[in-house]
Amino acid sequence: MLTPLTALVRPPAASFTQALSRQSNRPRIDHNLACVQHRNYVEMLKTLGAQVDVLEPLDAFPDSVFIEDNAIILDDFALLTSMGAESRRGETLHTKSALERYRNVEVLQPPVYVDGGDVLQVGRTIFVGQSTRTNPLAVEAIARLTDRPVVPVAVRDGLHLKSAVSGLTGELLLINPRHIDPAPFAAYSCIEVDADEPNAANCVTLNGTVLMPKGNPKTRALVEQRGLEVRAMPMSEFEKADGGLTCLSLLIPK
Ligand code: CIR
Repeated sequence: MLTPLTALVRPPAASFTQALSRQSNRPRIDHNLACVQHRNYVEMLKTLGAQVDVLEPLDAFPDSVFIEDNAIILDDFALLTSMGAESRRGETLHTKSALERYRNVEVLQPPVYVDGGDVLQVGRTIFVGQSTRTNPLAVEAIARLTDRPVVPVAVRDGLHLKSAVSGLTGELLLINPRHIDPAPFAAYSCIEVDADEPNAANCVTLNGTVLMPKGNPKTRALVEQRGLEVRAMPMSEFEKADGGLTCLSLLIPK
């Protein structure tokens, strides 16, 4: 039985080659290859049962392909984020009208700062990364809008919380304890990513299949040992801009 959901995606803008990156000697982004990798991602989401809503690219915003950061999808409403990077703040208004097709939308405002990549929902708990993009005011703001537990997590390295931890099932997480404080996840069963494969921690699980970035064979084997099916997705061009699989979509359960 497939869980019906919609995935909002935004293809790479022509300006994607200028996307933000924390990597000092970032290799050149190949725009054509990024578009191919994005199309493969969309096709995989469809194969796994998602209805995909493809929005227009936004050339004024080089990082707009990373649409996950624009919103937090909750059960009966969506929160439009107040993004941590100034150059990205205008993206959210463009995403708002699309989101309104699926949810009522509430809008977070500065001095609250939060990127969607810092918000991980596991069961009823909402974990909020405390990173260079997301501040403590975001934890308070989200907690005021929901009766679900909202738990801060220190992000020590890497861009976002979800760069370092993913939910594989309701009880099983894939985690990089070198990049975040693992203590808030102590009650869960966790697989640690291989130390040589930090990118592996950002996975999307859809209808029982785990999408993992290509090039992480040791972590892939650890996940498969737990009986989960894994598909490896080429993500090289997005990784050059610190992005991963979750960043490329907003998943909206029906
Ligand atoms: C940025 O720095 O904002 C983008 N270059 C990467 C955003 C990746 N998004 C994510 O991890 N959710």
